Amino acid sequence: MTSNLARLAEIVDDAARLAHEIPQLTSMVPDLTVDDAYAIQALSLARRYARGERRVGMKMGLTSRAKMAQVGVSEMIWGRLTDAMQVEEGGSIAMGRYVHPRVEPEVAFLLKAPLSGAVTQAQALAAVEAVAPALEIIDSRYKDFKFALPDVVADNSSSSGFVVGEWRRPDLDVANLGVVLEADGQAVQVGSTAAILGHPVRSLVAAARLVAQWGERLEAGWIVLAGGITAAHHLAPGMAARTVIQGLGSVSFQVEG
Ligand code: 0L1
Ligand code: MG
Repeated sequence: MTSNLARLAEIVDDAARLAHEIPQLTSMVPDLTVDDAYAIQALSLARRYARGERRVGMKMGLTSRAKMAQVGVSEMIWGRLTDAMQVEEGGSIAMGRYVHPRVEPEVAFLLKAPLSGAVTQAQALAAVEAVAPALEIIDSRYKDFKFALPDVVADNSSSSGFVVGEWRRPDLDVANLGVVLEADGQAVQVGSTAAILGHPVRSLVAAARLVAQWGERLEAGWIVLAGGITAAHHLAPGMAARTVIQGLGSVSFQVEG
């Protein structure tokens, strides 16, 4: 099985690197488990590290009902962020690097201390250096953006890029802030940070617990994306994407035309 997992990791890594569509792994291996999928994710990320990418954080996925409903999967998942995935605030991306990218508004935490295992919300908040508005670019490598839980987990939980706005004080109350996602200046999704498990810090608590199951910890200096607040919006050539979070500010990027 180990060599199979390595082969499946190569398939998802190539699909992400070369931006091409692949069939669901579960169509090839129907008994693929979620544990197998996290092992595939780790192996595929190891290939990126071998090419020089550096781990800079973690993304939480499916932490809001809007996201669960959009993709038909109802369990929290997580993925790994690398430096190569970060897009400069106000910067641009090329469509050709993605298969069928979407964008979603998020809250980002910057950590000043490690976190792992069972932690309280107060302990999680005490480890936060700063908070910021963020956008995640998700891009399932599967045909038609359709997958089962093991597929999406193996595919780094669809993560393919992220943009972080200006960092703000960690004591800012992010429990219930209004959020607007704009495409070309038009509001395409609205929501509240409370959509993330009732409070985004709960996502950080869950992140610490979930990485510990894989013998990892959230490290000081890492960015943790708390999960999509609204359903994601399809990106298109030339589109300007922006999110505004009440009291936190805005963050944006442009898709090259
Ligand atoms: O919240 C998320 O980042 C979900 C990512 C995985 C599911 C998807 O592709 O939308
Ligand atoms: Mg997300």
